[in-house]
Amino acid sequence: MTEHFHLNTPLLESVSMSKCAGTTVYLKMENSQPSGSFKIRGIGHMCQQLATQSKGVVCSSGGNAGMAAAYAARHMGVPATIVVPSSSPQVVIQRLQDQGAAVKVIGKVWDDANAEALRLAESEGLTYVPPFDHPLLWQGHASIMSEVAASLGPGVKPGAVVLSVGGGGLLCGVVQGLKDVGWAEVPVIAMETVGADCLNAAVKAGRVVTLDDITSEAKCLGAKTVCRQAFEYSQSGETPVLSELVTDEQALHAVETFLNEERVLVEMACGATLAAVYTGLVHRLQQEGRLPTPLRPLLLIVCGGSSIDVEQLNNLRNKLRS
Ligand code: PLV
Repeated sequence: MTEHFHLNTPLLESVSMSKCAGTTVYLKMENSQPSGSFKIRGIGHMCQQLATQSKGVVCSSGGNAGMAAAYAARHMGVPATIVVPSSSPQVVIQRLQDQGAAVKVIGKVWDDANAEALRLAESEGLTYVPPFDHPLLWQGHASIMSEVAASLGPGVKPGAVVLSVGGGGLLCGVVQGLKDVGWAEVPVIAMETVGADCLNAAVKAGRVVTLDDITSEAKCLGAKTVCRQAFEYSQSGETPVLSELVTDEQALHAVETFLNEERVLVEMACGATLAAVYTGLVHRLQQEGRLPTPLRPLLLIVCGGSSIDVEQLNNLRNKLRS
């Protein structure tokens, strides 16, 4: 078996985004991971730690955690069951099946699917793989930052990191990774879409809250409750966490602009991060004094995602622009 399942992904400089942001923009291309997103880092690590002797893994997912679990399980020779909500598009269900996983569609949103995954783990004796709330996942995701530090070299430190938040696992991993490489004070811009905004709601309420529903089309950001560790990082201030929102229309526009300019197709969950540059949000944060001017290079975690193809892109255009 290889040492780990994830790849050391490219770190690209984007000329067009740098022009837009007014500082150098680096893209950490997690879309090029074997499972299509960063999730393989944490989930691959967790499966290797917990599932080598397992009779099977079960993972609840908006799609991409499931893709990572299915990929890791297939390579470990362990059966995988992935439970997704009915909001997951057909393209991701097909891709999960192509990875050899058994797919169950349960409930309307991820929280419903997760209840079923927990039940199956208990009744069938399967290893439960959560999509975002576990220290082993965060430890795996933290490898993003050590790779970035190695790629940038000793002279360069980012001015801020931009990433998307679903349940907060990526945020926890990146904050941990920033500490690991000695960049703990670098702010993180934590992006969500309106209607999939569990971290933003928690920050506004001053406590972890549960959303009534997920109304955003960025279904892979659609956890109703953020994990406690992510909320605690947002409150501690050691690594400043700026919780910001974009609309679905802004996230979709960002997906389209990124496709045109960088020739890469990513899903809405990732569009939220890209929109931080394309909508001028980074400039606004500078004007508000929440980010410094001038700003050192901006690092975008291009989280990727498999819930997208040309047909799904057209569906989103029809839904959001009709
Ligand atoms: N998606 C999870 C949770 O969904 C999943 O099951 O796949 N970018 C992409 C492309 C993602 O798929 C996700 C999470 C995120 C960002 C956010 O990561 P998180 O959940 O660790 O904050 C409900």
